[in-house]
Amino acid sequence: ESNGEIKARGALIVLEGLDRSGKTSQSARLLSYLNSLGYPVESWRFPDRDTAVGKMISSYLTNQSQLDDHTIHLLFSANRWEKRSLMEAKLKSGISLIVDRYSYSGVAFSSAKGLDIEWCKAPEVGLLAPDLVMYLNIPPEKAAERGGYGGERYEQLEFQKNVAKYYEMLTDPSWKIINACLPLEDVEKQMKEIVLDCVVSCKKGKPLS
Ligand code: DGP
Ligand code: NA
Ligand code: NA
Repeated sequence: ESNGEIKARGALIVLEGLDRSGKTSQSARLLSYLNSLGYPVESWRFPDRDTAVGKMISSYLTNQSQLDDHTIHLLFSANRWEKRSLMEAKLKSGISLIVDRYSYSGVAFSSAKGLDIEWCKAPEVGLLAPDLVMYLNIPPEKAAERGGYGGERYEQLEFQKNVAKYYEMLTDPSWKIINACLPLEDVEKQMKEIVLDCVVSCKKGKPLS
């Protein structure tokens, strides 16, 4: 069916969820799973704290600096934009990316502060569209019980409850909702199958958008 111009490419797989929902552990597991099957894959995360913008974000999250809510929102978005061309190059070269947080975190966390949701979405327009969004669903109370939060700015139960409401608003029928309350291995099992389907269908030449 492919017209021959569409080259096999990697899949853009996004993991979303509240803090302590298990995204980071699952990213690592999915990375080794796809690797073991011979698929070229990398694990990414946003914010990427290694760039100049990322360092400003990190300083804000650890309460070493204060920034206006709009300003930090745009910095998070800029942090995704600065990685866009590399992301596109990787996908086009056939490498799949498992990305821990993306635009949905951007919108959910800033809207939860009271910023207008449409305003929050605007700077995300034009970033690459994920092939798959997996939402690790966990009640905020349950996430908070998991070995406690790390003490960063947003890691507070009341705020996370608000973030959960905005994630719910953003949820699209195409999202895969993962029951993140289950034991790690069961969560992994649910996700592996979904991820493999996605990687295979992108390899068949689904165009990038
Ligand atoms: P993490 O490194 O995944 O723990 O993320 C750091 C914190 O920043 C976490 O509480 C979620 C939040 N966050 C991630 N991306 C964004 C974003 O784009 N905008 C805002 N406002 N917060 C974000
Ligand atoms: Na965090
Ligand atoms: Na995380």
